[in-house]
Amino acid sequence: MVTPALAVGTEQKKRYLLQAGEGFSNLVPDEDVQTAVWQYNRQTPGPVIRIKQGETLQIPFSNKLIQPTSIHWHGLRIENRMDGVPGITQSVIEPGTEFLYEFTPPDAGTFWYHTHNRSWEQMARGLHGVLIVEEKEPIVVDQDLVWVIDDWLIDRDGNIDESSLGALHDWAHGGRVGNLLTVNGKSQPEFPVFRGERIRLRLVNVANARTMNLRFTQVSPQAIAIDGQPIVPAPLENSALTLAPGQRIDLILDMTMSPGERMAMEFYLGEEAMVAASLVCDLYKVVREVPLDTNIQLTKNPLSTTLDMANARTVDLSIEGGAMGRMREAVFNGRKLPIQELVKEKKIWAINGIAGLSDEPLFSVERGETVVIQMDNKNRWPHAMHIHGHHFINIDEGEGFDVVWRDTFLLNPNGKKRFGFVADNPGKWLIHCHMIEHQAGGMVTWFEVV
Ligand SMILES: [Cu+2]
Repeated sequence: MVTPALAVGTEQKKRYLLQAGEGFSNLVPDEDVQTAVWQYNRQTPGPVIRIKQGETLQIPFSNKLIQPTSIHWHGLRIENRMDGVPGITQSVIEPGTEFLYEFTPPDAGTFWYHTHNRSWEQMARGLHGVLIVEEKEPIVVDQDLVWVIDDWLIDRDGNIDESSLGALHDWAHGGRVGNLLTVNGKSQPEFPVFRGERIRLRLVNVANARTMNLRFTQVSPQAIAIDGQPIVPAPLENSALTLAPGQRIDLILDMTMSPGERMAMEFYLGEEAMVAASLVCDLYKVVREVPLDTNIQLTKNPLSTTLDMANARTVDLSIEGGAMGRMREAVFNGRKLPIQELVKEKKIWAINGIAGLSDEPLFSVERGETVVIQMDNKNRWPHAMHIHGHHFINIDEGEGFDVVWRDTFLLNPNGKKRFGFVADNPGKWLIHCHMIEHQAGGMVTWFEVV
């Protein structure tokens, strides 16, 4: 299939055409079945965009969909007016019109892009892709693989289940979870490797709502970056990891399998497990017998990591609502409504008593201030809390890794956590659940850095 993508430009500026439109993709195991999806550049997932750290990316984007849309660049600490949030940082991009995105990402790492308008429908139809910013001094690997993990809800005929799009039941529960797992838009794909190779594997969970429990057979992966930010390399405990919607992890895998053997990344749920994708070791060619012992520690990004705790602005953020919750009322569009009225508006989640975006920010800080957000998840559901334009640290405890700066954190039911960051990026930024149906159902707020 012809792709209209073109990557041209100078070393400092790279131009990449992106177009959203309708198309077809073979998602299900039956090769003859094509599913009608929405795509970037006629690809599912959208194309992997690669630039080098320090380069400016210019993206002339055209909307060939029947709905207005926008693109959010998840995890990239870029200029606010390029953040892609309709009503906050830009107007929607109407069908048949264009918008020029242009930014210079400060950080190297694994990021992604997706629609930020009617995301509960547009993301479910496939509008997402990966953006990689390569390090100026990359670590040595033989292959750099990207695995985009998605969760589709497909009907018997192989079509996207449209009847469940917007279903209030899902919005009030765990979101719209699917029945088909894909990696790079394929069911259980296989990737060729050679014995002795070192693989950098970038995992991205682009699902609307499903948190992925993943584990690896045959090899012991080492984690080197989380949500795009380098960590001190550390082995995965039991070769397993949890990836919430929106989260990424970069792994190093040394192919110590014998020729002909395969390594599987399994998706598991309780006792049940299924293969999500495999690396298959070539029968004949061997790259090296002894694994590489070169450095896998990535260079730090220019992220402000010194928190001024003595003068920090502390903000309480409490999350209420959902099925089996105790929320009785909330403010919506400036009016306090009882739960019965909120349900009619499909606003069944609230942050600090407010469902959906309000005119006033949750808080406003001066550029450079340290912010501590005390999140209190007062309901029965886990939430993948995402902060735009900033990476934050969990102040209270480690996660098995040394220090982790995330842009998306999986908060457990009734969980309380304190997140700290330096608010060094001016503008209006969202905080929301990345289980997209929860965001649509009201779990979204914003703050301002002035
Ligand atoms: Cu949520």
